[in-house]
Amino acid sequence: MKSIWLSLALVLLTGSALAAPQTVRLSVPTMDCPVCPITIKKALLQVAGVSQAQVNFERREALVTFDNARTHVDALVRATAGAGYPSTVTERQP
Ligand SMILES: [Cu+2]
Repeated sequence: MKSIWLSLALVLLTGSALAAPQTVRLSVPTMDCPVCPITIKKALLQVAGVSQAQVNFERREALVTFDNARTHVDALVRATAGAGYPSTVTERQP
């Protein structure tokens, strides 16, 4: 068990192609009340591979960090659309 965590830590530290964290900014223009970000955040965190989702109501955008070996930006866009909020990618890092 310990070795599993050790290799996981190594993968995270080396940023191997197997698990490279990536952050994207999504524009979500149809948010219209302060509850919308909660719904969107839940939908994003349900996507396997997503580790972080910060949704900003004032800016109508979501900042999502995910493991690009486990999911893809298209899945994030589908997740927000599925929750009732179509989104578009405005920025990718790295
Ligand atoms: Cu709302």
